[in-house]
Amino acid sequence: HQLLHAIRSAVAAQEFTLAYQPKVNGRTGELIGVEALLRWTLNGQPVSPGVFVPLAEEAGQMTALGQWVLRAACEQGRRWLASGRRLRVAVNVSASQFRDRGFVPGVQRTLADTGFPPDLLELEVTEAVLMQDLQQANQILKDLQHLGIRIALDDFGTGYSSLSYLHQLPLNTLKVDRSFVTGVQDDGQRQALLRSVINLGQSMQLEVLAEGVETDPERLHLLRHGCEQMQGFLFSPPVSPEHVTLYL
Ligand code: G
Ligand code: G
Ligand code: NA
Ligand code: MN
Repeated sequence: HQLLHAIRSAVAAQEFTLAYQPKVNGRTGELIGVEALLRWTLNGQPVSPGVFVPLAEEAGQMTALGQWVLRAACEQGRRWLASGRRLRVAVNVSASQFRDRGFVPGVQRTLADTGFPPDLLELEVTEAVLMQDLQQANQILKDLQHLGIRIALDDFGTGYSSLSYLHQLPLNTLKVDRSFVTGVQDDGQRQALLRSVINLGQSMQLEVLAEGVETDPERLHLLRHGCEQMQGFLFSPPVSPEHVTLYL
C-alpha cells in the first residue's frame, strides 16, 4: 500500500502536527484544558486521523507515533506553563500503544524529560481498548495514576462497558460521546440516555464532559442536567497552539 508506506516515512520524518481542541466550562466559557489531536497533510491534502490512525496501527507504527504525540503535547503544555498558563493537556492513547510493555515507563520518562507536571496530563482511553482485557487494563491504569496522571474514558456510551467492572477502574473523567449530545433538546429518548450517562458518571464520582457540543440549545440542556464541562465546535474546533493562547 502506498498510504502505509507514506505513513511509515511520515512517522520517521516526524511530519505530523498537533491541533488542540479547548475543553471549557459551558457556563462560564472558562478554558479547562485542551485535547491534542493529530494532523497530517499528504501531498497538500489533510488526511483524517480517523483514516490514518487505524492504518498506522495496522502498520505497527502507532506506538512510535503515539510516543511522538505524547512528547510533543507535553512540550507544548510545558511552554504554556512557562508563560503562566496552567492548562490540562489530554492525549489520546491507541490500543496497541496502551498494551505496549514500554508504555508506562515511556510516559514516566516523557514527563521527566519535558518537566510537564503529571497532574496536568490526562490520557484518553476508549472503552473498547479497556474491555479487551480488563484485568490488564486495570493494572495499567493503576500504574498511570500512581504517576499522578489523570485518566479519561473517551467516547463513553459507544462501547460495551460492563458497568460492574467500570466502577472498579481508576478513572477521573467520563467523556460522554457526541451521539448523546447532538440534537438532544429535540429528542426525548436521547434526553433519557444522556441523563443516565451523566448520573452514572456523577455516581462514580467522576468528572463528566460532554463531547461534540455544536449548538446553544445543546449547551443549555447539558447545563440544566448538571454537566458543565464541554467540548465542541460551539466553543472551538481543534486549533493551533497559538490560537489556544488567543482563546485565553
Ligand atoms: O481529529 P479528528 O476528529 O479527525 O479525530 C478522529 C479520530 O482520531 C478520533 O477518534 C481521535 O480520537 C483520533 N485521534 C486523533 N489524534 C489522535 C492521537 O494522537 N492518537 C490516537 N490514538 N488517536 C487520535
Ligand atoms: O474520538 P475523539 O473524541 O477523540 O474525537 C475527536 C474528534 O472529534 C476530533 O477530530 C474533532 O475534530 C471532532 N470534533 C470535535 N468537536 C466536534 C463537534 O462539535 N462536532 C463534531 N461533529 N465533531 C467534533
Ligand atoms: Na479523544
Ligand atoms: Mn471522543
